[in-house]
Amino acid sequence: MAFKSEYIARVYDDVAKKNANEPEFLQAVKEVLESLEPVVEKDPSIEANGILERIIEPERVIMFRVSWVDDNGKVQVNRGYRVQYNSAIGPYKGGLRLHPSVNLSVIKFLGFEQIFKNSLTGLPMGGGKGGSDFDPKGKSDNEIMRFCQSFMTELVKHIGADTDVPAGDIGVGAREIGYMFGQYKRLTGLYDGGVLTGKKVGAGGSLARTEATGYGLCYFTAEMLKANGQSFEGKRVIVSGSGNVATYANQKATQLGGKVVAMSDSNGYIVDENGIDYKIIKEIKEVKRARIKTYLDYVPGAKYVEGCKGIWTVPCDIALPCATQNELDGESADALIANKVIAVAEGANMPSTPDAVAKLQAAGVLFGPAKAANAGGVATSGLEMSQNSQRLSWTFEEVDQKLHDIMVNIYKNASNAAETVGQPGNLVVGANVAGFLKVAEAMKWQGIAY
Ligand code: NDP
Ligand code: 2IT
Repeated sequence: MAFKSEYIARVYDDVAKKNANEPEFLQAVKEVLESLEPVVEKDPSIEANGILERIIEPERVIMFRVSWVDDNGKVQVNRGYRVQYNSAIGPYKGGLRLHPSVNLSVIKFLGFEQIFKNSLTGLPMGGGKGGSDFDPKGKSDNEIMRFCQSFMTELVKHIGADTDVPAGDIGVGAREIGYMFGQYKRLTGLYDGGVLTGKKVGAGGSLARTEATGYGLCYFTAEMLKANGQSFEGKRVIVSGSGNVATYANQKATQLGGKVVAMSDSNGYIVDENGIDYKIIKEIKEVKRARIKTYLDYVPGAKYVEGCKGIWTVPCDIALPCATQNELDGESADALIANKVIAVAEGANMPSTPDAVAKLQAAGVLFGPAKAANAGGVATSGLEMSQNSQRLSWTFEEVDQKLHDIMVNIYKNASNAAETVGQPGNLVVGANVAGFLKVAEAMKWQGIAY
């Protein structure tokens, strides 16, 4: 699409030239810039302060070697990243991803989106992201530990409770955070709870952080449905993926009256017309670290289909993509629309291609974008940081209630912002605008620090 604003067109042109080999990053930037046209037009101080040029360029990119020794005594080398994207409203905050597909483009798109997502939570957190192309699949527990220790040996130089606070993402859960936390403590001599979130409950972690992204996604979706006279009650739900976000999205969607009929991993998907029990998924993926195919050992009447893309052809009312970026394309959107889907809300980061988003919105499907819909995870990380600072622990119910309130607020703010710019119901635009304005104001207030 051609940009109407000359300023935005120039900024995008420049970023596209400079980052020509970073498609995911450019995809994320383009969407935000498209959304910001009306606010940039109205407020010349954005251009005068070079806010767009500055917000698009990370404050700092750290790339480093991670060497570790595998169980056969062979030296392995991976590439580590931490992108400290924007610190206008708080310390850099965002997860760490361990997956062979990780590269600079992926980490930059995630870090860029994190700025706006964290702003939407209403908590004082800047944007950042990190990770490595290390593949945790098939690695022994000791190999995971040695990798995490080596990763932290470099990361320690760059993080801190008031500078940069990493957490989990794909391939990083409580186990990996534990190994990293242990190494951080060994290197610094500090029991510094505030330096990482997603810690174990009882060792500085927050109750409900594990569940938070999936629960938050369903709280957000429920608000979006409610505003349109609908609910989860009696609805068929697809949740793609079977990791942290997907598992607890399943649990909450079921609690709210939905029936989760399909879930997936990177190899294939399962369909269970009686509803998939999240406890079985948790057992398969978290305890056994096995493939989702083994669901058939627990529920022989269920169906397994090889290849994960076909999951979107299963008839449903609500689709919750919770696996990875660009997993739901235009063709998948066509299938969902043909099956009369009511709502799509993104648990993963950027799971829908631009083509899919455009098709779903044009067909009148309620669409909850990742920055808003999956913000419950990082919001609860923010609550974990608050508890660490106070040296107190809140109950599960307290944290869950706060998470719920935050998600309701995010829906309201995104929805109001969409109206303000004359695009009522467009939560993609609303989330981008609401997230951006707060960061832009803080950047102006601080002058040109970066
Ligand atoms: P997990 O590692 O727990 O689970 C990831 C799931 O996605 C697995 O089922 C995995 O399948 C599947 N998956 C990963 N990569 C691919 C791929 N390339 N193709 C198909 N399937 C894939 O990660 P999370 O649940 O934590 O993260 C899922 C998504 O949610 C990510 O986009 C993440 O950025 C986002 N997110 C996570 C938050 C959190 O708090 N954890 C917060 C907000 C967003 P397999 O096992 O086969 O690899
Ligand atoms: O994408 C995300 O928001 C996360 N992976 C959670 C980040 C965090 O700091 O809790």
